[in-house]
Amino acid sequence: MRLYNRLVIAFLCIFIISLLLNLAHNTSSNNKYEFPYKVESIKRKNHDFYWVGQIHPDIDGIASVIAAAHLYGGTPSRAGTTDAEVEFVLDYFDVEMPQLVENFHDALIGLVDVNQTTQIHQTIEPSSVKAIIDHHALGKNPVHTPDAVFIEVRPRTSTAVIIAEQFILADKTIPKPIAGLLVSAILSTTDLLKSPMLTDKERRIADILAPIAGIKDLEVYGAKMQEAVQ
Ligand SMILES: [Mn+2]
Repeated sequence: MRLYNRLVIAFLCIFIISLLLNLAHNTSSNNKYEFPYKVESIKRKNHDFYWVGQIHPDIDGIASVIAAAHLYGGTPSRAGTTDAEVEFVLDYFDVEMPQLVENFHDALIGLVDVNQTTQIHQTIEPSSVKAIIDHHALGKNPVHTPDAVFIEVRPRTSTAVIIAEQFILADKTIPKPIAGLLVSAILSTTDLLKSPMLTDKERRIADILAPIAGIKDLEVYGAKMQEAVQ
């Protein structure tokens, strides 16, 4: 009888603990930051959703299209040629170059690292733009959209920092190669973290990304990156 009582108590304890754990989990997922829509939910049949940056994207633009597509869905793309730094970083983390798209007609668009009509591919129709994630000033020619769209423009040294913040806020795991691309963009845009524009908060994001990317020493890796472009 005593054994039976103990078993009942043990069972009840396990039941209560699992209830509490479940409650804690549900509470934390309710607090998760979510994109106002998943790309899948606004995609129209037979229409692609491309993330794309400036016509000739640098590592910030390329890292951002790849990371945004991972976080929100859609396809990472580019509108033109890139540079040696982009090639080095993609090669280093074994990531495919985003596809070159020559005609964005009929596609829905998420812009990264750009918000000016003068700096985007001529086939991108402003009415197709459904998201903008950028760190540049809203200059004289911001993209005009007929509807309200998801726009996240923050004063940061790179779009990569903003997307890393979005991953962290959404409590989403950052895959190793994406952490590598994002931290490379941060290194590139801050002259290896020496820029006076770099805030402590951004520095902390670089320190979060580095171990995920398997980078032991950001300075050593950054020097390799700089060598590749000389
Ligand atoms: Mn940028």
